[in-house]
Amino acid sequence: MDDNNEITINLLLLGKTQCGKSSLGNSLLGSYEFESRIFPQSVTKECRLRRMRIPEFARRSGKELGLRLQVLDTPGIPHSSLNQDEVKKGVRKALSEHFPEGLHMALLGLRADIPHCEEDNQHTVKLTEDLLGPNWMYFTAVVLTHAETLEDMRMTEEKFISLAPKSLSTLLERVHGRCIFSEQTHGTSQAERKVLVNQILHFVRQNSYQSLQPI
Ligand SMILES: Nc1nc2c(ncn2[C@@H]2O[C@H](COP(=O)(O)OP(=O)(O)OP(=O)(O)O)[C@@H](O)[C@H]2O)c(=O)[nH]1
Ligand SMILES: [Mg+2]
Repeated sequence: MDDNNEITINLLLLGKTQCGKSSLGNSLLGSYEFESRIFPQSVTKECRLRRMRIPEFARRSGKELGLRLQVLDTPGIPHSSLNQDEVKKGVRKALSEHFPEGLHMALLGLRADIPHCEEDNQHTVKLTEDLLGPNWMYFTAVVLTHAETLEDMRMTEEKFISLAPKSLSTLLERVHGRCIFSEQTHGTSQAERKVLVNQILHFVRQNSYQSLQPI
């Protein structure tokens, strides 16, 4: 927390192309600043940082606390026009440029509406580890996007997790159960946004607001 009673939280969006990273960033920021659309090619081609200040987010010791949320969107891997090394290089550069004080949480987007295959998830985990280093699992939360499809599956979040294939359940174990579900929204309301932000803040608080210096 700084002198202005403001907490800064640095978040990184990671995941495969078209998993919903930019859309999640927009939901968190309550804006449409990240380009997000369904398209035959990867939409995000470079890392982009957007910030948002939420005044009077919480109270501590009788004082209002503001929240400064900094969200770094990234191109997906695999990408339709960039190779893996180009994306990794871009993410590393953006992390050191925008988050010199470190990263509070990487949000790893995975789609809830398609089954998870062993090889796919291994690849995503390897990439996260490459970018964040050996402590990645303390600073990563899984975000299951397209979660509105759980309704079509007639399934609760708990049931979904209990039926998750091994690749997903192993990943969830490695990130100490940090998992949230996110749905497509057309204009996230303030209340929905606060719920989403609070879920992530809860993980950040569990880490005592520590941040990770990626390697
Ligand atoms: N139904 C549904 N659609 C979603 C959800 N999240 C994102 N989308 C849609 O999926 C498409 C791709 O979303 P993006 O946010 O652009 O995905 P991305 O991961 O940033 O994609 P790239 O930048 O291409 O890697 C858009 O049309 C979004 O509206 C979700 O939770 N449910
Ligand atoms: Mg994108």
